[in-house]
Amino acid sequence: MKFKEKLNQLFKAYEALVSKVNEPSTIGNGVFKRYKYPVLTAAHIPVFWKYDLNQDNNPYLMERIGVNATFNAGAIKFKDKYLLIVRVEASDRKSFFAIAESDNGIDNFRFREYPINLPVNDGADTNVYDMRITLHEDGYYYGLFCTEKRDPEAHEYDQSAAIAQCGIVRTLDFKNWERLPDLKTPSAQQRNVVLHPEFYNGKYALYTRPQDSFIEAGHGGGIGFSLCESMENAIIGDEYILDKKVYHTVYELKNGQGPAPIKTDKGWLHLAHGVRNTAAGLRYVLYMFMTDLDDLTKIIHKPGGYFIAPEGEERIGDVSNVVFCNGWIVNGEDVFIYYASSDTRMHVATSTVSQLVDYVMNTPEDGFSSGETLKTIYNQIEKNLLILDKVPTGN
Ligand code: M1P
Repeated sequence: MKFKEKLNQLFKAYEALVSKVNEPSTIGNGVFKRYKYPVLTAAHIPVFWKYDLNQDNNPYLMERIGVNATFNAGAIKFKDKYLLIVRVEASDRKSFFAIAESDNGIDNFRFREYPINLPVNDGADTNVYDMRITLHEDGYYYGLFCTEKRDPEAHEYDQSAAIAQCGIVRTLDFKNWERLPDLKTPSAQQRNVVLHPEFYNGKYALYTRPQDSFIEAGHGGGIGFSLCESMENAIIGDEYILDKKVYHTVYELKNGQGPAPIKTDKGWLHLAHGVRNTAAGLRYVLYMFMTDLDDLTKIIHKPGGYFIAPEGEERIGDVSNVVFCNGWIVNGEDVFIYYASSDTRMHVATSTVSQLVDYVMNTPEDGFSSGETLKTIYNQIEKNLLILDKVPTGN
């Protein structure tokens, strides 16, 4: 096939993919609706990022730059567009951020011409990922992300020991990004750091995830909470553990705050990920809780179990059995939850603020034993049998 013809085919296939209409996939569980197609995959990366389009340089029209995955996106509504700040992972394993935008939040996401040209600090990042975007009441949009580099203390034979810390950028227009100094924290490692949208006692409030080593939370872990005076030189002291790891729950091994919480008249809605170990490796699910409007360190409602777990094709990918969310958008009553599956692709699920508040306030809490779970189910069956006009027998 001739160069031009091949090129036309590439662009045609790309256009067909990015203009595909999305639709709700199942009747769902009443809490949220999943959508049939991922909103972003590696195939959504523009052709001109991957191919050298100069026929003289690339007569076989071969892909010169590979992209492996598009996942773990921050999200924000800006000037009537739904923006995803996507973690794009090139085939060389390096991640960078790129903005994809859509008019309706459920389909037709298109990447802007260029990825974000993230300014680099002296500490030089080897890899950057998982940005959380917060519109703070100080007027800036802050992006907090993980900056990772090789552990300088590691022995030469160990080429996988890494240190993760929190990088910070801010913007007013999603075009120009100002890099601020990385967050200074007492913890050996940090991931999943998220800025709260409002001042708290006159200070910036941060959700953190202290951990001992790169993968294991170890003695650390839990969703931490800390305050700092300034984002231009962000330093935090002790981290109060707001939501800790608990034996035989979906957040037994580690957990982390998802996007910045949503303010409602009942409290702050939080979305987080919880991790447990299995014979097949780690399993990541999403769960929710609500904190007090006045006391951000107080959890006032927490449903037992997971909110979203990997399902169908979501279960398979580069790191299988994972769902991860670091971006959601509220538009009036509607909530768009952007979650990644198996470190490979992005999906959307939709709900409303009142449904999520109802879910968080009225889902039974974890009783922390099989007996308690059974009691909760018995209680529900008993009441429902009366509604269904049947006599409860108790067995
Ligand atoms: O591979 C699953 C996830 O693992 C990490 O999450 P956590 O910080 O909770 O360990 C992150 O690397 C995340 O990007 C990844 O999706």
